[in-house]
This record gives sequence, C-alpha cells and structure tokens, in this order.
Amino acid sequence: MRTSLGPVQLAASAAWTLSGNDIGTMITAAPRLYPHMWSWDTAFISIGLAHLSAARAAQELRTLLSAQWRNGMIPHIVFSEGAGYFPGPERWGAAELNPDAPNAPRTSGICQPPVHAIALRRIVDIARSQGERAVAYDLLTFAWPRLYRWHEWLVRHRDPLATGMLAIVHGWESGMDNSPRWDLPYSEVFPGPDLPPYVRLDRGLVAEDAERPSDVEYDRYLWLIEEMRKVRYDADAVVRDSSFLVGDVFVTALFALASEVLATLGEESDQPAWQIKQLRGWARRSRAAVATSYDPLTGLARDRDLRGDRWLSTSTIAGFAPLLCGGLPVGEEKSQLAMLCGPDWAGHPGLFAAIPPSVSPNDVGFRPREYWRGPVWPVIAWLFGWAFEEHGWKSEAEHLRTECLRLAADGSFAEYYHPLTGEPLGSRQQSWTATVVLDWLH
Ligand code: 2M8
Repeated sequence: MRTSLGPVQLAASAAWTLSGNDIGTMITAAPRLYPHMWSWDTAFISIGLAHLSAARAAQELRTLLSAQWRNGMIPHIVFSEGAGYFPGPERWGAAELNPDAPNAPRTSGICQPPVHAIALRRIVDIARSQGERAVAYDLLTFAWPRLYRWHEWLVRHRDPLATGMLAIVHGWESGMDNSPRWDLPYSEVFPGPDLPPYVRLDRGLVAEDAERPSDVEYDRYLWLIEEMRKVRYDADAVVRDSSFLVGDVFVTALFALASEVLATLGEESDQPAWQIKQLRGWARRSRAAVATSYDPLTGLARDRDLRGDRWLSTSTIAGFAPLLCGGLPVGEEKSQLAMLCGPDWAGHPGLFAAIPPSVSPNDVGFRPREYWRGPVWPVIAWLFGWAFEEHGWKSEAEHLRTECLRLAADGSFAEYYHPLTGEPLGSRQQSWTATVVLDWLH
C-alpha cells in the first residue's frame, strides 16, 4: 500500500531530503543521478530553503550566481567537485574554450529556463515575513543586477527574430529534455562520425531504461555540444550554426513573467528606472510573442522551429504557457484554463491526482513512465500554481496545491510520477520536489 505522510512528517521529510543533498558547497539536484547544481533546480531549491533559513536560501542563490558567465549567462550546470554525471566539465570544456566562462566553479555551456526572479521574489517575501529584513535586502541588492544582466543576455543573444520569442539551442535548455515538443527538430540533428565516444552514467540509476532518454536521443544531445565546442560557445555563433534552434514558448512565457517580477523587485529596491522600464518592455514583447503562437484550432500555444521555419503543434503541457504570463484575450484565456482543468488534462478521470501531466493521457504520444513524455512533474504544477495565485485564480491554485501534496505524500520526493498510478519514477529525494512540497506546506 502507498504510504501517506501527514503534513508535519512530510515537511520534516522534505527538509531532511534537502539537508541530505547538501554537500557543503551546494545542494545537489538529486543524490545520485544529479550530483551537481542545476540552474532552475537551484531557483526552486532556494525557495524551499527559505522556509528553513532565509540566510541559507540566500547563500544557495549566491552560489549559483557566482558561476554566472562574464557575458551574463547563467549556466545550466554548476559542477561540484564530485564526479558521477555525464557529460561532466571535461566534456563541456567551457572554461577552456570561452573566456566568459568561470574557471572555478566549472560549468556547462548552455542555460536553462529563467525562473530565478520568481525565486528571488518568493525568498524576499518569506525572509521579510520571518523578520529577516537584512537578509532580504542584502540578497536583493546582490541578485538584482545579476538577474538583470541575465535577462539582458537572453534578449541580446536568444531573440534571433527580434519578436520576443526566445530561442533555445539544445533541448536541455528547455528543462523538458526529451519532450515530444522537440522530436521534429531533433529528427534533423545528425550526429557526425567525429562524435567522440562516451559512456552514459544515468541508466543504472533509475529502475527502467525507458525512464530516461534513448541512446539515439543522447547521441543528438552530445552532438549539439560538439557543434558548440567548435564555435567555442560564442553565443551568436551558436545561434547561427547550431542544427537545433527552436523558439521555446514555455521559456518565453517564463521570461515574460520573470521580467515583470524583476521589474517590481527593482521598484522596491530603488534600481535604475531605465532598467525597470526595459524589463517591462521585454516582458510585453515576449508576452505578445507567446500570444501570437496561440493556435485557435487546438487552443494551445506553439513552439517555433527556427531551422525548419514552421510551427510545432505537438500537444504538451507547454502549450498552456499563456496561462503563466498572460496576454491572451479573456475568452481564449478562460478556455485555456478550462481545458487545463478539463478531461484531457488535470481532469482526466484516470489520473491518480488532478494535476496536468507533461503530455495528455488522451494523446497518442502519451508515455506515462517516460520522463518528459507523460509523467507528472510537481515542479511544473508549482509554476502554474504560483502564476494562478498571481492572476487571482485562487481556487485553481489551491486545488493544484492539495492534489500535488496528495501525490507527494508518499515521501519519496520523486523526480516525476506516473500520472495514472502515482508511482514514483526517475530519481528519488529529488531536491526540487522536496522544495516545492515545503513551499506548499507553508
Ligand atoms: C534533467 O536534465 C538533465 C540535463 O540537464 C539530465 O537529464 O541529465 C531535466 O529534468 C532538467 O529539467 C533538470 O533541471 C535536471 C536536474 O534535475 O534533470
């Protein structure tokens, strides 16, 4: 039978998970599968930490920001001294090839979704509510200019059509690595004969191979790194030459949302008015780009394949991006919300808990155990819940929270869950699952 922990035990167990993943220099994304710091994981991790200690949360975010590249990019992985993950720092060779990459700590050469300002907002609010005003003030002063530079980097280097739709150069940048969103663009990535050999380390760390991407997918992931190495991670050359270049509607929506949040934090902390204005302008443009991608036929927003010059209409959770950042006309917005809560998604009668899975159970591509091809990801539900709160959709936000807590009550803090049975999948003791549970419990 499935364990079901009460709120006090669940909170204690989440806190215990975070402290178990604390290796002294950082909190890793997960104990075995991910023994390093991942950019967007760390944003979420700091939120959970803030409930335990605002100062510790601030330190975690500072550790991530200390690895920011000189050009402003926040790298997707900050490597710990520990090994056990492939591709590690040697395979990336970022610091050897690009003078903007720090020598220490070592990092990867790509980025991840820009959720950091949302985390900063949450940490600052939690710290203030705990009376830790100095911690909140110091963190805001430290992080704000760095996050501004990060957003500026995205606008400067990742908006190739100048429409506000931000592009990614690797599926890993989306955070939804093997989502069917990327199948079409990846089908045109052809690993060359000079792809250096490699050994995957992830396979043995999950119960079944199918819970991880296939070898064919990994070849493409590694090939894109080779392409980037050839241009020494020069941001514009990567966008020019990479065989994978996709306008990511989910990243774009998060960017719009985070830019608004950062602008408001800037007003609260007397940051330069022109920068705040610029952030609001970026948010407006990206919101409009998300709205433009909306397909009235499916009711979902779309990614844009910039190499193939075509819309990508694959139906996944990312199609609800407009609900994160706003910008759709009221009628369309309402029908998106109804669709998300309806029988194709969170209201599907077969679900263990009423949370939208990464792919609809009614979709032909639905694979309930396969990573980003069907399972439920609590962290994604948290993002929608947070945005719903912001929009004033309180009952929808509360419903997501209650259902996610029911799912997570088994105390495994799995990386993702089988949407129909609630079975934990992927890694266990995943930090970002523990941290969103902690936040929901407060
Ligand atoms: C997963 O991605 C990494 C590569 O970045 C991997 O599979 O090795 C994704 O779920 C990603 O979104 C997440 O940040 C990372 C660590 O949790 O794992």
